[in-house]
Amino acid sequence: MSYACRSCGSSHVVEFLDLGSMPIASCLVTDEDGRAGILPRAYPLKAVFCSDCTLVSITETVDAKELFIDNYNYYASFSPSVVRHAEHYAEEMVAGLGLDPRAFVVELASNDGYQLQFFRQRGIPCVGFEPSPGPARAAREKSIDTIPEFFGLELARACLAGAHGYPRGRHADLIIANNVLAHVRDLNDFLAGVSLLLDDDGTATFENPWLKLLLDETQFDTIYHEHVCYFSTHAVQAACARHHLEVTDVRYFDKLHGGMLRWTVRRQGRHSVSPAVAEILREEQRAGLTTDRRFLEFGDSVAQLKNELLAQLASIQRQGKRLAAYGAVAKGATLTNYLGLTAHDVRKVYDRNTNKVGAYLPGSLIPVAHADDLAGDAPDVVLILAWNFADEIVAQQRPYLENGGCFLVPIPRPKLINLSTVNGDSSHSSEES
Ligand code: DWN
Repeated sequence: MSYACRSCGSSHVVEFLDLGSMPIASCLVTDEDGRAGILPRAYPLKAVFCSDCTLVSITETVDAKELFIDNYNYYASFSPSVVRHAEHYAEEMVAGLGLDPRAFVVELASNDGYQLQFFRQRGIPCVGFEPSPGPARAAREKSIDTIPEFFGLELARACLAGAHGYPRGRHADLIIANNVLAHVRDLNDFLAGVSLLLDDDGTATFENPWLKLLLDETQFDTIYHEHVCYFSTHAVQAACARHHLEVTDVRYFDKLHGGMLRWTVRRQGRHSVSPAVAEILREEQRAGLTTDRRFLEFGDSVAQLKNELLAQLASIQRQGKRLAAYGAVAKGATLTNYLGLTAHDVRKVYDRNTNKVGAYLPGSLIPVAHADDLAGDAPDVVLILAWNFADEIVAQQRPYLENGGCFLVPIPRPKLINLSTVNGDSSHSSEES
């Protein structure tokens, strides 16, 4: 296969997963699209491991405009735990780095301003880069300066020269690149831009779902065209080194996005490195993230999970139960399409994001309804596609459970949750129906 690693350019890549042809995960279908016969285009979805720098990536690069300008409807503010995390993050950075109104904070892929609002509230000057028009508009409504562009080296140079209203010559004390690295198609250009914009004593943070959890918990559905890369600390370290940056600290967060890491990155050789970095590198090595064997086994785990889920869903259908889903999420598109589910199997998918309500999941064409309708509709079983928020969703939907409702969490293994399991009576907890 002729494919060059997106980080080091090596051709020593090993394909380990082929999910077939998949529609763009975030591209919800509207009634208008349906009437005009416009359905999201489908593209091959294959994952590869680089034997040289350990980066995992997908081979297909879908046009960024198609992904992030025409069809992007992810607004972080609809997820309460994400906003809480952003507030804690701001508190920690302000205290830890001693940021005050003389500091300058830059966020790359600042979405709807869910993060920068907490710096603005503290009087700290900040600017966001966000190419997706809807989220960028929402950020500006929060009075957050937002540059509507994809970030990279050329843009960083132009900004330092005063373009786009960016303060001329101003290097950043903090660059926030949380949940963005996976989406970056030219990793080296992006990191070169970070390196240029970062003050010599500045700090950057990269938060991203951790590859170890993707493997351990068979989170195959987080693989979709928006996410071109999947990161271990080894891969982040290797990419940073190319741009005179280094990982000086690392911290694990188990709750968000199925388990993620925050890499603290600073200018190479100028700062002390926390022992946590060496520890996590050892853990990744033990977990098999640096050689291809573990990845080659992953395909079998995905196939096995698919069979278990299909068996579970077939049993629900045999009992004549009505099935719905929760979370019109990007990973829900991978999961429903990989399992071959349609609106015939899953009647509705509920979500709090009002921008998604009334549309349909790509491929499966399951209609999106507002989360407030769930208790009233009272489907028998609800498949949680946003399984990373399962605890939060189950807590919010207590009335549905009290009415006899039941959730099915698909990842890492199918698990049913009803009122008894929530109340701690494990005799009713089940991995099989
Ligand atoms: O990287 C990405 C991550 C961080 O977020 C993306 N490329 C897109 C997105 O992933 P996703 O689409 O799989 O979505 P999430 O973050 O798992 O879920 C967000 C969606 O879930 C929103 O539409 C809001 C919805 N939600 C809800 O309806 N009720 C979320 C919560 C917590 C809830 O209680």
